[in-house]
Formats: sequence, C-alpha cells, structure tokens
Amino acid sequence: MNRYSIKMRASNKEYGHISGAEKIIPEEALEQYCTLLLARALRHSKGKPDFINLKIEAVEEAEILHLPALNVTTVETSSPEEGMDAVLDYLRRLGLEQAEQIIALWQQSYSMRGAMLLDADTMKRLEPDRERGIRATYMDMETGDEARQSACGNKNHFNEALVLATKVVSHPNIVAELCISDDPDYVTGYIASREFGYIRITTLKEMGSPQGGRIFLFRGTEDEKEACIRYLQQQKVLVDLNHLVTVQTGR
Ligand code: PML
Ligand code: MG
Repeated sequence: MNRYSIKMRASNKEYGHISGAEKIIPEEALEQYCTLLLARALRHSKGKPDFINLKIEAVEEAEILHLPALNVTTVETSSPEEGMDAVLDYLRRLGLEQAEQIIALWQQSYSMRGAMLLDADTMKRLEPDRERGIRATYMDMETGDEARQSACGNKNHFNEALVLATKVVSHPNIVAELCISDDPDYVTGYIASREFGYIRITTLKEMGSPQGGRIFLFRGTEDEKEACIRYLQQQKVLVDLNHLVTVQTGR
C-alpha cells in the first residue's frame, strides 16, 4: 500500500502557533485527509490562522515501524499537587534519584515548541536547539478508518498523546516521558515508560493555565543520543490502538 505523511501547522500573528497535527494515511485517502486537517486548522478555539502549512511526503511501507500501544493506567487525582506527587512516585519507582529536580526542570519546557531532552542522571539538557526542543514526529495510529477520521477533525488529546508516548518510550535510550498539555482547558497529563506503560494523571495543572510541556528522559552515550534524536524526529511509526489494555486506579 502506498502511504503519505501529512503534517499540518497553523499560526497567526496574535498567538503564534495555533494548531498542528499529523497523519500517515493510504494514498487513496490523501485528498480527504487534507480537507479534514484544513478544517481543523480553520476551527481552532485559539482563533483564525493567517498561515497554514500542509506538508505532504510519500512514505515507503518498509520505512514504517509498527508498535502496539502502551498499556494505559489512569490515576485519579484532584489537585495539581496530588498529580505532581503521583509523577514523583513513578519517577522514584523508575529508579530516578533526581526525581524532584526533574519535576522542577519541567517548567523550562513550557516555552519550547518541542520537548526537552534531559539526561536522566546528570540533569544536563541535550537538545541541540533549546528553544525548538526535540519534535517527535512521523507517527499516527493504526486503526479503522472511521476512528482515524474522527480523530482527525477534532483533536483527541488522549489518542494523539498515547501514539506519541508509545513512539518515544519505545526507544531503548528513553527512560520515561513526562507531559502536561498546553491547552488551557485540559488538565490531564501523563508519565510514560516501558516499565509502567502510559500513566494518565487526571489533574496535573490548574484549569485555565496555558502552561504545558514535555520532557524526554534519556540515558545513554553521545552516539546513542544522536541516534535517539534521529529516531524521535524521523522514524515513521504506526501505533496499534485496537487492543488497548486500560486500568483505572486511585492512588
Ligand atoms: C497535548 O495537549 O498535546 C497533550 C495531551 C496530553 C493527553 C493526556 C491524556 O489525556 O492522556
Ligand atoms: Mg496543545
């Protein structure tokens, strides 16, 4: 099957970045998905874009890595403090001695376009460009056309984040990923790792706050860092969301 990667990003002078999304879809669906992504760019709650970029690239089947989605556990928390405590617990359970420092550094990712790449042991920041950060891209969910289409028109935070986190923590040098959404009305965030899967934390910030960002926690050598950045930014990945394992838990 011939496939294409489509990436949409929209911005305006008032807000800067407004919305972005990406898909990896079969050739016969290309026109339809361009229209759906365009509609998404035009209808974002942050306002009308004055710039929309649609980038379309052919993807060879052999280039695609297929991954099962991480198992999902939801941890109910009722305040950002409780949410951060839950993240701290998981960081410690992953053997990360600098857990508090990692949480403190998270704020520095809020102004970045991509994620912070942080050495999990030395706390050294590893992104070549600190403003841009690392953009994990070229991924989509591998699921029925109907589910993909509905996820395309409206942002589904959970599905998109699960796809990204599955790609990111599947790399052997990534120990975990932390994420808080920058959408003011979305307070659920997560910590993802191969060891514990995708742990959704239902309250990680105050409602109304536009602050959010990602940290990828890295452990490895300089050469492994280069290879890891290439994987995050260039490897095409399709994540199977058809057989999701989900668990609900208190703390
Ligand atoms: C984002 O806004 O891009 C991040 C979304 C985090 C989703 C968390 C979840 O619902 O599981
Ligand atoms: Mg956002």
